[in-house]
Amino acid sequence: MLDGARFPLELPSASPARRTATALVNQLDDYLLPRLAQLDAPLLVVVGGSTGAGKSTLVNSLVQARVSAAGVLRPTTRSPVLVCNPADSAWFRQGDLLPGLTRTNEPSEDPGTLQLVNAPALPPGLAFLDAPDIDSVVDANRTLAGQLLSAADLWLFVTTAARYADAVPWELLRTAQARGTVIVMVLDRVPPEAIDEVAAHLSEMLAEQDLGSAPLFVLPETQVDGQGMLPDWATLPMATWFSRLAADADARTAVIRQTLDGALAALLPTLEELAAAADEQTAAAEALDERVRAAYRSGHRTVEQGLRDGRLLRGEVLARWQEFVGTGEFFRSLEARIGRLRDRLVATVTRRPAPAAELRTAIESQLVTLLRGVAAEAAENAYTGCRAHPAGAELFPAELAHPSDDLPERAERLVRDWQRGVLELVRAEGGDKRFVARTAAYAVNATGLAVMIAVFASTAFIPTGAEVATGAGTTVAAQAVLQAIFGDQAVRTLAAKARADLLKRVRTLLDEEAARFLTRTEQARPEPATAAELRGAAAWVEVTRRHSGLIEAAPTPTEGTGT
Ligand SMILES: Nc1nc2c(ncn2[C@@H]2O[C@H](COP(=O)(O)OP(=O)(O)OP(=O)(O)O)[C@@H](O)[C@H]2O)c(=O)[nH]1
Ligand SMILES: [Mg+2]
Repeated sequence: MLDGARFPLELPSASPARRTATALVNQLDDYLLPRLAQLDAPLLVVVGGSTGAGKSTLVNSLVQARVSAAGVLRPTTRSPVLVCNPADSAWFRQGDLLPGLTRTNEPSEDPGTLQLVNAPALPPGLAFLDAPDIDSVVDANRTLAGQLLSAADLWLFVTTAARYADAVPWELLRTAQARGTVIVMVLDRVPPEAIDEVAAHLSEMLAEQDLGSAPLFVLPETQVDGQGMLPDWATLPMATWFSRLAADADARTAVIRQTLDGALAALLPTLEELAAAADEQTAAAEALDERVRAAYRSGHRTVEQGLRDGRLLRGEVLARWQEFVGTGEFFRSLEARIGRLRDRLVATVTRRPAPAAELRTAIESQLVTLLRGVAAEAAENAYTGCRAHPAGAELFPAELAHPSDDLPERAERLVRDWQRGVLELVRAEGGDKRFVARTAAYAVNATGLAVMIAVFASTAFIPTGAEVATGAGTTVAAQAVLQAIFGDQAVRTLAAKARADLLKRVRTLLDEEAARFLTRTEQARPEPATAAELRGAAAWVEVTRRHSGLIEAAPTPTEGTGT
């Protein structure tokens, strides 16, 4: 369920959330799930601390066998060594716990392995894991030490008279303390004359950090024997403490439950933090989408406005319209039964395209220019808007600041398809009896063009007046005809339909352009359910704590508000 929780958008909260999620998944796999599945599995003591503190030496001495190499080269331990009674060996070997570490029987330098050693001197039910140093100069050591500690039922923290005030161990101790992990402290290698002073100071520090109740063992600096072992008398108090723990199943269970419940409880704020980060991701994705949609919505509005304010009825289109009307072709194609044949004759004789064709081309290029401009502006606005958002800075490549490469062709196709659509509309409406009387089938082309011109005119500004209709040779009679045409309810209805059709096609075109942005956000968007799942996981943790008897059932809320 956590594997699906990605934090792809580069928000400030994203990379901490990714790290947290990874750590959480690791801790679930390494410790929480296997431990929950088997509460009576042997208690694992992880021995952690600074390099050279004497961890390996201590483990060897406690289990009375040279299981882990101790040495003068720092750091010595690079790969963890787990030592247990032969009876517990199967549990650790099967790899439920710390499943990412390859089990081996031989000493290894590879931090990806876990060496398993049997020590018959160690009672069943208790295992020691000798870890690399926690504040190592070697990255892999540090990471591994952290991972191992989070798989511990009990932290055996080894420090020395020289190192006990170092910052890193204290940071780890504070975290462990905060989540209720069971901690046992060892102050190792203390010069005998300094024991009282150092032990007192460390106890004081522990008390300040609320760690005063953690057992503290003080080991004086002694000579190690030929085997590198500490003298028995030095380790006796610790050895006794651990053998009592091993012998007492209830005490072991109490330790395991305390650490496990602390780790589970610590999941709750972590899960909430991740859920909040997931919410932020969703909100950011929506904000980006909205910036894109707003840019393209405004593009669409520009086109709508352009159709309303008559701005398309200037320049070339107006000139060609006047020519079309002025040459009388318009009226002839409406009145005479010559139609296209005549267009072609004129074109042949004068060696130039007929005014009708020129008008249609002018309309096309005027519209295409408008669409290209709108698409360019929308792309730029969407791009700058998204880049200004923290999550959008990396998400969109620079080419999105411009319209798609094939936008000009698509815009041309759009306009031509629309023009064809208008002619079809005129043809279809020709079925209307009243209308057909004025515009017979052969006049479809001319009527179509008039409808397109009407689309370009504002509702308030029907181009019946001098502005549009006047052209050389336009007679008063012709003006009357124009007035009749544009004033005709049928033409107005056609123009309204044609306008709606054009705007619909423009919307599709702009939607396709916007999709270039939206698909990128879509791909980067976290699963919609992520935040809910994370909160669901928190609820599951609560239920698990209750069901496994780790915490008392919550008291039933008392009824009424009381006093
Ligand atoms: N004289 C003396 N030497 C000790 C004592 N404890 C450890 N040493 C020596 O100190 C050196 C380091 O001890 P290790 O047990 O390897 O220390 P470590 O904490 O495991 O170190 P890393 O594995 O590097 O983290 C070794 O040479 C040990 O023999 C002690 O109490 N007295
Ligand atoms: Mg060591």
